[in-house]
Amino acid sequence: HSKTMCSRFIGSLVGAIVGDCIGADFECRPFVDTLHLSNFLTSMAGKTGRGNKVSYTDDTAMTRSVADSLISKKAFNASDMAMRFAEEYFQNPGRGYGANVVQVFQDLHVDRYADVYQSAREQFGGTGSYGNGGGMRIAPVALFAMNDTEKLIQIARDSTLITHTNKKGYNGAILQCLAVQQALTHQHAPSVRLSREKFVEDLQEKMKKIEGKLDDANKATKASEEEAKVKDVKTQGDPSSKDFFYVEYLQKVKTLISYGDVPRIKIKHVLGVGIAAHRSIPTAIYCFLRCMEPVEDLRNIDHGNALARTVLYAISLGGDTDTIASMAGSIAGAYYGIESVPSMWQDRCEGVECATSQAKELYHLATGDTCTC
Ligand code: R7I
Ligand code: MG
Ligand code: MG
Ligand code: MG
Repeated sequence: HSKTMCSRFIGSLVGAIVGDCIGADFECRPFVDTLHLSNFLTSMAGKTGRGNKVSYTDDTAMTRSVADSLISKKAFNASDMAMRFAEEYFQNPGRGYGANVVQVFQDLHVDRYADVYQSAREQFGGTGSYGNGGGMRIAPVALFAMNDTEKLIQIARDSTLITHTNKKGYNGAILQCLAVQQALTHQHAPSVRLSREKFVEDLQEKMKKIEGKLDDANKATKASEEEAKVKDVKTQGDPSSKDFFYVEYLQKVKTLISYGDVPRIKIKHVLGVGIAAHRSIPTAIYCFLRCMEPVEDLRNIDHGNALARTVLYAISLGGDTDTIASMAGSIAGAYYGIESVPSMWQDRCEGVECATSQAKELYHLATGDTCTC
């Protein structure tokens, strides 16, 4: 059991990396066909010698900082994490960061990390970013707080607020984090197959509480606090309210899963493949669940491997491919374990060794045990 859990810790961080590295080449393409994916995998396999790695992007760079910060502080420390984000950015600014988040790094640096939440609050005229940059880097939080859901939610929110203070941004990151945790902790013996319906319903249950709660994460002004309170009273316990945004998206995920094989165009239309948290995080969860079953036109490239299928299917939707594949890959890796990540992928993607040792350290922090796999 212990070995399996460790494998799933490693699987989650490496699953995130392979999704980012392989997905990066396809970012922003409206369509990605199987032949294109197949050719890319062939060229990846053919790379030899020095420089044979496929590079990771900002998704992995920030995930590494989240993990490093949690490991070195053995807790969430906002200024330490903020400093790591910004320093990493200034060392490697060309990793493909979101257009607006780089302003936060500049401000953090200029203000010498005085109030690490200030700059993010000022983004987009004070409404904060709803980009998927919180969700894309959240997997280490799920590992770190695997056994304590309250703590997981709090760290997911607070770590996201360093860059994303829009409710859609941080609640999306919380959702992604809960999805990784659920995949990680789901008992899987051959006899206990994951119920996809229940997986989504469990997430809905948790998100209902989170989205129904007073919006106290973003204390920008007294006025908006009052506004939030009034709004909260109005919408409390009413799942049909627009504030139960992710609960509603999860309902769409559940419905689409129940339909079985759905054309990609429909997934793109209903769930989205965009850079916004709400148009990519439910999609990543869908990819994981959809790919528990075969996907006809991926049969020749997934070789029957459900984790590989998850990553390739996410990319095949087009759009924000690195991020959606990375988030889907981290959920799948938490469920299937590192053994399911194709060895060629592990060998050719940049940063796998580092992610492996980070996962082992997080495993030690979360369980007190030493990882032996
Ligand atoms: O969210 P973020 O870190 O970007 C992550 C994405 C991933 O796809 C990465 O792979 C990388 O390519 O970028 O960075 P932000 O700059 O906070 O948000 C990304 C983009 O989302 C912004 O540049 C905007 O285009 C859009 N966006 C918004 N647009 C209008 N109003 C985010 N929030 C808003 C908003 O409130
Ligand atoms: Mg990226
Ligand atoms: Mg400022
Ligand atoms: Mg992206």
